[in-house]
Amino acid sequence: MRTDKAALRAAALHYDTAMRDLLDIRPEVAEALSAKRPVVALESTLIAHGLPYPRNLETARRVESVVREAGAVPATVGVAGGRLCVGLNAQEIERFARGRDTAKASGRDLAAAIAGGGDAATTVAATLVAAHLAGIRVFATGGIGGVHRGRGSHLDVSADLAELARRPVALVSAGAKAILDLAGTLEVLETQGVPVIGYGTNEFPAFYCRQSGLPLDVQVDRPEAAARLIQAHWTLGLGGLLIANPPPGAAALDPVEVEALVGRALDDVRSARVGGKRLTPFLLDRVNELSGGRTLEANVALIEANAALGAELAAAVLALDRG
Ligand code: PSU
Ligand code: MN
Repeated sequence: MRTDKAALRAAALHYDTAMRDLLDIRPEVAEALSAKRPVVALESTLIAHGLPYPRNLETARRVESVVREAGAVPATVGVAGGRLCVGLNAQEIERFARGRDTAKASGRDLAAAIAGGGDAATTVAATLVAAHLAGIRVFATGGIGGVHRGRGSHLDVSADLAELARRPVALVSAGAKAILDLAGTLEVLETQGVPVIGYGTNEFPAFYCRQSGLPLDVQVDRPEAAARLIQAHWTLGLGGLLIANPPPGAAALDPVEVEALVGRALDDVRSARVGGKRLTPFLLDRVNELSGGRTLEANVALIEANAALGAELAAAVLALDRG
């Protein structure tokens, strides 16, 4: 018996040491978590690959201040110097924003990125892993990855969906990116057991647009109501939830116009033969060029709005814990 206990202790110690080596929760975030103050995780792929320089840097900074103004601590996640960092500092964020060839890491790429000893921007999937390990329960992004169009002829489904199903984290996003097959994305979320909660809407938002024509079963209008659903889901031992927040009205674009832009961008994908990890950044970039920069403005506005809602939800979830 004693040896068993000693072995267990040794294994736990080994795990702690190994985890400390690769997971770096920065002091401000660690302190907020232990003091039970609200923390919002943010991803770094949208900085390194989703938005062009210098808007990416301005947005990364702005989103952190939006979270702070709403009373929470921001924790931007990324692999820096071979460690999975939760709460990248200002210099690191700038390096990610300026870096032309920073790697893009999904969950499955994390081990290799860490072993490589360099930098990698984390996608929604990889950021969910870090948030869960760190004990952060709310994460805000722009739009998650999902099922790419053309699933009849080729299959490309973002790992964001499966990772969200596994991690007990509430993810705020403006639905899924408009470049995707949104109906297919909702089907996979259903299969994976991820609730999709419309925030102030009964329709799945389409990233740049407030409407997709795809109905949602669950709508909440207040952070407290969202927090009750989130807590109930976790009490049942279930995983992540998607809080679908439509883009702010002033920034939202017309669905018919966006569809035309996406159609043209997809034609370009075929002629440029882009696939794999490069597909999402290529499409976002192309849609932005074709729109004369208007999709970029919408993208930035919705990321900020999601960060503000994330901060409110983080506070509401903590308030429920206190009872
Ligand atoms: N949302 C944005 N811009 C982005 C992304 C999301 O507004 O660049 C990124 C996220 O990091 C998401 C990734 O996880 O795109 C999805 O990439 P893929 O389709 O290769 O899984
Ligand atoms: Mn893919």
